[in-house]
Amino acid sequence: MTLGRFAGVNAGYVLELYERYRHNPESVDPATRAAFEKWNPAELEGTTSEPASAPASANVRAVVAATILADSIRRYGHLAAQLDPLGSQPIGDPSLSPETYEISADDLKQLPGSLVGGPVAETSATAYEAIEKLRRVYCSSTGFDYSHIFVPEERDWLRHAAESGRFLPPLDPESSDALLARMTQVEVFERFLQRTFPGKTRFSLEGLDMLVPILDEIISGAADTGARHAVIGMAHRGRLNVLAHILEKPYEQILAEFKDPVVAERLRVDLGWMGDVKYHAGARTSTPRGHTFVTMPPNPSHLEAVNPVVVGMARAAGTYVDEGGAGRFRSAATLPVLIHGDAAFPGQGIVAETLNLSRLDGYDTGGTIHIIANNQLGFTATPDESYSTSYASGLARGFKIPIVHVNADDPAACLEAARLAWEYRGRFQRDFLIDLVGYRRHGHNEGDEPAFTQPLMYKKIATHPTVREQFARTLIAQGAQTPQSVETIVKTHYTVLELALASLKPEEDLEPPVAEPAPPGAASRAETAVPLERLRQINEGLQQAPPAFTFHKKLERARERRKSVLNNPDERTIDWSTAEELALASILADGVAVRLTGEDVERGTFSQRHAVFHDAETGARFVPLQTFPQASAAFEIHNSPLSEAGVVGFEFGYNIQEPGRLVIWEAQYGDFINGAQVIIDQFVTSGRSKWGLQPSLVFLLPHGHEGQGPEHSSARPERFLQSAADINMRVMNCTTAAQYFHLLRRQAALLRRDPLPLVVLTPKSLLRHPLVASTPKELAEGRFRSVIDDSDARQRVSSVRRLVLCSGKVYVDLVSSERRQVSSNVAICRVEQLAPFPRVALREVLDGYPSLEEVVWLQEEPENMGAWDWVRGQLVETIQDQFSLRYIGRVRSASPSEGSSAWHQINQRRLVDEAFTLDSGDIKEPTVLSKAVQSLAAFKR
Ligand SMILES: Cc1ncc(C[n+]2csc(CCOP(=O)(O)OP(=O)(O)O)c2C)c(N)n1
Repeated sequence: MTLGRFAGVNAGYVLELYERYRHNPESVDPATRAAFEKWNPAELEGTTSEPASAPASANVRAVVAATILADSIRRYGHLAAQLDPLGSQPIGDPSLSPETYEISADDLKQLPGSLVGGPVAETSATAYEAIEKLRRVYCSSTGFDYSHIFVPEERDWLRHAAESGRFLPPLDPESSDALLARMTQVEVFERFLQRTFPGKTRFSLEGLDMLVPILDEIISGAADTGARHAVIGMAHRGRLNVLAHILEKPYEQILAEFKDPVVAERLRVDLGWMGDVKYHAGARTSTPRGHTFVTMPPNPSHLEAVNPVVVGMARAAGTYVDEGGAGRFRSAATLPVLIHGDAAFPGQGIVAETLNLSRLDGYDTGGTIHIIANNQLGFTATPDESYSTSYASGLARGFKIPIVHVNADDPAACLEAARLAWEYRGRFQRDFLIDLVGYRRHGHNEGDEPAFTQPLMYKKIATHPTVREQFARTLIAQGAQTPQSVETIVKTHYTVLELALASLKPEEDLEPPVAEPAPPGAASRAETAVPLERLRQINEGLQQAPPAFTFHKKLERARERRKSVLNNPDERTIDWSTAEELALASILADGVAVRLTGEDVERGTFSQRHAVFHDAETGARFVPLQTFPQASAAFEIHNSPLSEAGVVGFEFGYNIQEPGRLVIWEAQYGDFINGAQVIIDQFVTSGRSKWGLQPSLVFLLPHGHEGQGPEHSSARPERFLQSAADINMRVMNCTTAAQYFHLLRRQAALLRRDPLPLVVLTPKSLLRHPLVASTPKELAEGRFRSVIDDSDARQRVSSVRRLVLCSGKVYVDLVSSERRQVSSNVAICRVEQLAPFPRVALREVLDGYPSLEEVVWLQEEPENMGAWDWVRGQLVETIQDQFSLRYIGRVRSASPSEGSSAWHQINQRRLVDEAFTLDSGDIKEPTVLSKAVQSLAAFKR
């Protein structure tokens, strides 16, 4: 056998040692020196056929084998760690055994400990001793899994931290007593609830009890490193326990929720209050733990959906925006902690989307600490059925996140993992993951029978002592506790809960959070006009580029035009993007910070925005909204990664954490919003009703049928409108640049007074259309109008028999038609605000047409989409029986639009024709689209 066989894994290390030996033989230990004396390094590379002399070769082989073995233990030792408290055997790995390298314990005893390197080498005379110590570090009840970390400094730090044991807790008498008390509190809480409310769902933590002491350790550690705020996101498992003991939610409140009293006057259905189940509730500590406040946002049943929300909250809390510029993020200020399920973490794509945010400029939080509450089951599903990775945590490896798997029945190992997590996070500002491996003492919920599906596991669990019992036994064996003292601690905690229950007044203790309603008319009172002179100053400020900045030629021309855009107050010079930039700039000048994100938002999907310029020579960035002198708050703008659910969740979190900032997310095309449907349904539209949250996130969703096919036409307004309930969102489809200007400014003005999410269906081809352009005067004097009457029809009101109501882009198709000029009996009115439906404003419009017979709702979307379903009910109530109501639009369809541009044109023309054709037939009933059906049938033939 030659040394060439070992070339590869550790050859580099041996050669390095050899080099050291060559320069200074004294720099290596005697055994290594002896081995190198007769060794030919070319043999290692397999370049020589000359065997080295037998004894030297044997020695060098042992050196190489020992170093490879040590390296393998460091890399793969976790495969042999005893992670499962229920005692299943670790899978192990042949690379961890000396036999694989054909060396014996005796060989290792001949070699010096220094060969193994690291802290263990310092206290080991032989390689054998050092290897045994390494095994105790890497193959006991902690699995250090960090070999995927590519940054040498981080990897070395982790290695040293693991091997030195410097994060192992002292567990002296005082801290052991405190830990036992904490574990008892956690366990008794669950047992008490089980006894008091048998079978009621609480998603017990039992089997993963150490989660609470781990969180204690992380939060106090983070506080020591300067965190002022910790945000915890978690699902159902153990939530009540964490709420009670980490968030300090009073026992009375939790017990009152179990009692579930109906207190009529507190239900506030008038405010849309519907509430939620207790294990979705959030909380916030009223006093800091140390220096740190702890928050847990509410979350829905949808597992892992809260992840980006928490990360967004942490980002917002750590971002300072109180002066112009890009905003300053302080990484240590806020600590996000995410607690995951072992089935949900690998299964839910939003986890990967959130992890992908962790190192991106606009999304970094300075590191999130993740804990997988790994009970080795997902409802009834086994790990084999739940993930294709080796561990539940496998996904984190790709994101270069260090992982520590730890046996949840080993308290010291758990606390070591927690300390390692916050120390690492504090030092490197990166994510860290603890895979806390335990079990689930009961069924998925407390009414569930786990033995139906996991009979063997649950036989074991039935006799498995709790971690508290095990720890108490250890302390009793050490003489630190007695059976009686342990029992007294248990009784004390029961007593606290019993007293809370005895004094409970559920009707009073239950406090549903209800968002206060805005005062009536708050939205309409927002002043949004900006005097022309002020606009001109701001515009001038926006044009001040850094000296010697070279613009791209085409953009240079556009910027030149921008300079004179406000010269003539009555000229239609303001296109959509100019209105947007002036709106945002004036908002920033008013002191409201703005954050705008989405895919490619810096330039804009349609190359319309150019909020960020790139020097054509150097690539340097210039962001006028961050440099104009009038700004008194920061403008954050970031191209988002290619994600919808993750980034919308993030912006939602950012928004609820800092509701005084205008947070805008733009979809590349409106269609893609459905990739974030869980965030929309579970947080945005219902968050106020369920949890009393008051989001005000803005969605810009390009929308409009322009012949681009089913996937680039519709922002699916029907989905928003279906969930619209007057107090939960505003949905807009406006048609002029000035309207957009006032809309954005109104949203900024209402952030404090009447916050609601704002959905804006935005134009595509119309971005630069002359009919959409506005005059400077409209910005300087106007305001947002929820309904825009037909100004052309004012001269002929008494001849108008049909009023066509429409919204958005189709209006431009209608007024551009030549039939418009010859149809004096038709007026066209734009409904710019779809929700809340502007009934009063519309009623005023209707009253202005004395000869009106028929109201038409015209839309370009298919009948089962667009606004029709929402509008129909509103219109029926608004017009009563006074006029007939007719629908004009595409027929019901499975997909939002035609796949062919030619077909699109035909249908679009038909809509316009029909708008101007007063049917002589029966128009008293809402009609289906007989003509559309005919045209469709004709097309099919
Ligand atoms: C997105 C989503 N899909 C399905 C469910 C239904 N569900 C609730 S709990 C659960 C199992 C979760 O397993 P795990 O992530 O391991 O957490 P555990 O309950 O074991 O703590 C499932 C499938 C859900 N709540 N959310």
